[in-house]
Amino acid sequence: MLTRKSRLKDVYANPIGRDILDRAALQLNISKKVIANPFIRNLRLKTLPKLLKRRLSEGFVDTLLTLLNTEQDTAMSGDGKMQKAWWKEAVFYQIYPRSFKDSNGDGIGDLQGIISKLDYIKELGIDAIWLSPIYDSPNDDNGYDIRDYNKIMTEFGTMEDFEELVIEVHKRDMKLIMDLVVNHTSDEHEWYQKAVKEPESKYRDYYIFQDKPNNWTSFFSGSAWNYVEERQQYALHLFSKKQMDLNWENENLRQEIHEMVKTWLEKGVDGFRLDVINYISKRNGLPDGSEDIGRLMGYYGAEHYFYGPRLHEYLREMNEKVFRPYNAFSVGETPGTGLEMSKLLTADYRYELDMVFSFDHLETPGHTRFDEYQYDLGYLKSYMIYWMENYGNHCQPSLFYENHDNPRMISKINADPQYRIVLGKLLAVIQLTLRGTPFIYQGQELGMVNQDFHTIEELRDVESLNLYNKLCKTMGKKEAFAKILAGTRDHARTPMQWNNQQYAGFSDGEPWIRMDEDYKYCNVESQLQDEDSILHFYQELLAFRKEHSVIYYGEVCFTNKKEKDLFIYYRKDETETLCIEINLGSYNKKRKKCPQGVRLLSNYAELSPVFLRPYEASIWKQGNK
Ligand code: TEU
Ligand code: CA
Repeated sequence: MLTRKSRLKDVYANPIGRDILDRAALQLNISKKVIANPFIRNLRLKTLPKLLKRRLSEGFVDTLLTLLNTEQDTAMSGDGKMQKAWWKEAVFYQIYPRSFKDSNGDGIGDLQGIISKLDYIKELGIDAIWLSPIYDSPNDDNGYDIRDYNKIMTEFGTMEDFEELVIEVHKRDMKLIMDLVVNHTSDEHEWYQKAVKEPESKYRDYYIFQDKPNNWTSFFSGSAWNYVEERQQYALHLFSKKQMDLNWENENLRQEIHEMVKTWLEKGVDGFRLDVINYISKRNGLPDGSEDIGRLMGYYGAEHYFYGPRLHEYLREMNEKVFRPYNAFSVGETPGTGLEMSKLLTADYRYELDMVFSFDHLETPGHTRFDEYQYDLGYLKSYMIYWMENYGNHCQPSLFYENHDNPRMISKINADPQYRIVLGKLLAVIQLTLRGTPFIYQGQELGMVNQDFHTIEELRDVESLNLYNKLCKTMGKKEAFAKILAGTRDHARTPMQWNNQQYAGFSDGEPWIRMDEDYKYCNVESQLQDEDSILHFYQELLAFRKEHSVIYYGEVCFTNKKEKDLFIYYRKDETETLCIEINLGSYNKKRKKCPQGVRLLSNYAELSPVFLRPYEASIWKQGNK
């Protein structure tokens, strides 16, 4: 147990403490060396508020202690041999169904559209598909607000279409995982309707009701509480006003969720991506969020639910009752969990989740998604080194830059079009040669970039629209829109660019969201014809992985760790050694020496022995075996 008398080094020895200190160091742009300093390490917790000139309140220390003492375990050392698994060798492809392919001209992507493109995905070299939600939903948050878990969204098709999809995916020897959204449901879900209208029924505490709200805020702006007239109470929603948080304390509810998951496994799906799954356990009594943490993060209350007291228990229960009997794969979306917490959620001997998505690499420290800034690839390098060197062989890293919640990575790094192709390929090299399971987001394989939105009316995402309204209270409309434009999730949600015809071959009708002219130059059809395209490069890399199992299970060793812009690492096993050599900068970098051996793949056709050119990335094979 940690107490007010504990020292910072004790905090650092606690998994949550370690992640928080590392995270705070990132956020405040403080070097990790500060944490290693003996004077700092020996500071007692209770002295912190005074030392920091009361920029931290007294209450902060107690909040922190409660959080740290939530976790009594630490992860085992990660030495030893990796266990093999199909998902450690697979490359996943994420489909955002609304924007992938429309089969009937209503401007909305659908299941038949996906089926018509399975050959494309297979030929790309993909092994498994993750489908964003396709369940019945009023679409307040594009399907992440589920009204009926057992029904397909009408716009996307029918249950027959879904069953056909499963068969067609498996026919091509690929796997299919679904999005499981069980932290919350739509307020139109039958459970919520009954909880509100039949307060005597078993549904009465399927959700989180309180007589008084606390100070928690929603990720989509404003208070996290709705007043519910019928019950004269408040109901919790961490996301939109129509996404009501489920009460996992209720055993009946947990059972219903397990049964629902089983029905999908019975239909043959191979696993799940679990939406904000680390938020399902909320601290007893729902205490107010700390002012200090709220100010730092921009939202209140997270320390009471992002790694809640019963999280491991709920996951183990679901694993034992549902996932293990069906041999189902699971990857948890876990915003806010760092390396140590992720280990405790995914280590193979703990039987909770197979993998998690952690997010600290998506912004350079000191910035948030809605800041307009240039992402620093030097930071991506340090983040990857930290994970590769510390995550250990009991855990499998996930590797991704993009999904439906984030702007396009190329645009974040360098929007200058002259670098688009080399940069797209550099990102592919890193993602597909480090140790871990890659997740490619639709369009990433074309090097799709952020959209040229002009007005707030062109945006669709509830997060953007709510934030815009909030910002407009304190700043001008132009300024508010500029902020939204930097971070809006809609950049990733514009239609997939299939060809240069009207609506990019996505649909015969006007798409549900505006698209700019980029599809005229950047689309699947033209890239399939161009041998130097990003798409071809992805195909080559994906084929390459299948020939070099060192990428799945080999060691990773880094050299030149401190050298700016240079990212060099080796992948080694008994059979071969690969060297990956990368210039992370947009200038020529003088070479010290060229790796020995044969250059197998590169984003520059000719080799230059003198310079590494802007964003140059190559894979070398060493020795003559
Ligand atoms: O996202 C959860 C999440 O915390 C973020 O990625 C979120 O979209 C944003 O950063 C809030 O500031 C998941 C889904 O991926 C997202 O699409 C949903 O909107 C959200 O959960 C709610 O279901
Ligand atoms: Ca359609």
